[in-house]
Amino acid sequence: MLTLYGDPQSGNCLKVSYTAKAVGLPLQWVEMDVREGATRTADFLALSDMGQVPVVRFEDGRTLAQSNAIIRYLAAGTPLVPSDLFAQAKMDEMLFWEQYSHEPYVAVCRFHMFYLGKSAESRDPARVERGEKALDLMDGRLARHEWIAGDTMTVADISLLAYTRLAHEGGFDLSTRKRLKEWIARCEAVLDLEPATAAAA
Ligand SMILES: N[C@@H](CCC(=O)N[C@@H](CS)C(=O)NCC(=O)O)C(=O)O
Repeated sequence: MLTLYGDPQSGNCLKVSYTAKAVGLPLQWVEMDVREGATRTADFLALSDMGQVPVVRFEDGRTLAQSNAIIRYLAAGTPLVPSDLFAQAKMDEMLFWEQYSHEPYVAVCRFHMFYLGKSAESRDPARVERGEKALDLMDGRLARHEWIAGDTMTVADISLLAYTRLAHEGGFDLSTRKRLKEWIARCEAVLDLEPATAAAA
């Protein structure tokens, strides 16, 4: 069975469990508390020298890190990774964008509030601005097609869903972004997830 080393509160780790469930791969969690230095131990660094979760270990002992690389690999050969190469590149476009232009802002604001227990007012204004811009970009894209990278659901939807559905925990208000909220509900329905408060609001 696939083993996921991860923190069940972390969107990067949840992406992996959502994808494994979507493609019918049984998975067992090894829960890691990153705030307690669990990613700094010699045993963990032997699994991945990057020292971050998520990491997956396959039955044959091979390991893979980086959430978007993991979900892309787990879903390869399923409709969640389009076989058309341009559609696949559009999916990758959003996966790279998620890591550089969404996660560092939306997830880091959530870390500030949800993990560190700090107030929305004390968030870094530059990060808030970039997070708002990222959410606006998603809302705009969803005016043009039903899923984030085109007309079918891909792992880019799963990747972006993870922190977007929890954006309220980082102080972001989705209430004026109707298409984004509808997309969250669509993804949650496909993935059989309980609605997050952000989508329900
Ligand atoms: N780019 C990485 C980011 C992973 C990441 O930031 N993991 C955090 C938890 S969400 C972590 O392990 N933090 C502990 C550390 O960096 O020491 C991915 O997508 O997997």
